[in-house]
Amino acid sequence: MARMAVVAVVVVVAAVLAGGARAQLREGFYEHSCPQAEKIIKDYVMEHIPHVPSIAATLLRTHFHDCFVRGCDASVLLNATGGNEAERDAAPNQTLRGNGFIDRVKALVEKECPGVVSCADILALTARDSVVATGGPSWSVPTGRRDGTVSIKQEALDQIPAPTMNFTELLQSFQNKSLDLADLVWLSGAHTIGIAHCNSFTERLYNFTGRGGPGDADPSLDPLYAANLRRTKCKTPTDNTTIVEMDPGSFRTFDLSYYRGVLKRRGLFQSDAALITDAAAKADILTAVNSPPEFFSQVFARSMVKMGAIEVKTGSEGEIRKHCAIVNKH
Ligand code: HEM
Ligand SMILES: *[C@@H]1O[C@H](CO)[C@@H](O)[C@H](O)[C@H]1NC(C)=O
Ligand SMILES: *[C@@H]1O[C@H](CO)[C@@H](O)[C@H](O)[C@H]1NC(C)=O
Ligand SMILES: *[C@@H]1O[C@H](CO)[C@@H](O)[C@H](O)[C@H]1NC(C)=O
Ligand SMILES: *[C@@H]1O[C@H](CO)[C@@H](O)[C@H](O)[C@H]1NC(C)=O
Ligand SMILES: *[C@@H]1O[C@H](CO)[C@@H](O)[C@H](O)[C@H]1NC(C)=O
Ligand SMILES: CC(=O)N[C@H]1CO[C@H](CO)[C@@H](O)[C@@H]1O
Repeated sequence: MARMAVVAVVVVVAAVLAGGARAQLREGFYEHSCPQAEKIIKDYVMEHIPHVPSIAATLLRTHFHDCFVRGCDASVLLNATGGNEAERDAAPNQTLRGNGFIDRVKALVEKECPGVVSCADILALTARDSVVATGGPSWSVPTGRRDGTVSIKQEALDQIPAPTMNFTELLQSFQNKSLDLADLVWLSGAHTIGIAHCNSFTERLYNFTGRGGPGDADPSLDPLYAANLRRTKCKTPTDNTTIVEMDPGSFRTFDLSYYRGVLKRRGLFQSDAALITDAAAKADILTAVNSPPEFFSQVFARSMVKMGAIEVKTGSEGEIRKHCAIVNKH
């Protein structure tokens, strides 16, 4: 009996110590060490996104890809070294652009306060500011992330959800990262901005069952919309260069029309279409489109904060990279 009590106390103390040692993200982490950091980043995004609006989408997506592999630690930005291919060399990531943009933001922040602000936090902040710049909501981004030193292509291939996934697989992928069904529904709403290459969804137009030939389209895609895409956009099954707006008509505006498109069976990917194959997810989407825009703004922001906290490195873990593409020399 007494021994069990001792064991219990030891376990509790160990848990408290582990909890205490693990620093957390918090809003305003740089308010003393680099008070201008968030403003420098926001000003740069607000000034440049109007000239290159496509960058907003890629910055938002880059933060997502970063967080899903080794946590939000800017491993997605690391260059290949020696024989090691990095996350950015994985196929799903080759369509991520905007590294030059992040490098320029980082240089400005380094000039103000050298060695203080992590690339991982810059990714989280530029993602938020990109949403603001495209007309979406703003929110406070908890900061204090540290940068990782490892980036491995295969991990990106294994852990970033594929556009061919069904609802069960998508939910598993999100649950693997401590996100839930609501996070899956709201974060998919990011597809309200940006583009896709034809080869991210081409089998839905030409070769859904593998039989190929006329008529082998995905029945869950609006047939008129599919015909239009075949005629005007993805004219061959092997086109890997043409880009298609994911939310046609408002692909530069962060709004609810992506969800309206999904309800009309006009989501581009199977992963978009999958969201209405689950009753709870579909009910969430219906709630969003039938509510004032503030509803989606709030739930999206909340899920972004959750995503931004996946497996983060804090305190003395990792490092503050000097250049986002390479680890520091010691
Ligand atoms: C739910 C699982 C998801 C899948 C399967 C998925 C898949 C994809 C694919 C295949 C593309 C097109 C890439 C290309 O062909 O160039 C894309 C684009 C995009 N994704 Fe997702 N995505 C998912 C979730 C997310 C999340 C959580 C976010 C951010 C919070 C996000 C943000 C974006 C954005 C903004 C683009 C447009 C990129 C651009 O215009 O360059 N996606 N996604
Ligand atoms: C990272 O790789 C890119 C593309 O290969 C190259 O242009 C860039 O100079 C590299 N960055 C650094 C800091 O080595
Ligand atoms: C989803 O895909 C997996 C893997 O292909 C498959 O085993 C499963 O049956 C599918 N689930 C549904 C509901 O279609
Ligand atoms: C989820 O994690 C498990 C265990 O690590 C892994 O085997 C599985 O492939 C993951 N599923 C997805 C969809 O990422
Ligand atoms: C259709 O898909 C099957 C199976 O994935 C593949 O073997 C075939 O080459 C594809 N056909 C075309 C025209 O892409
Ligand atoms: C696109 O397809 C062409 C022709 O099939 C191929 O040569 C090229 O490597 C592909 N490009 C990419 C980025 O996959
Ligand atoms: C250019 C390139 O390699 N694009 C790939 C991006 O990732 C998707 C899957 O997510 C592939 O289908 C593309 O071929």
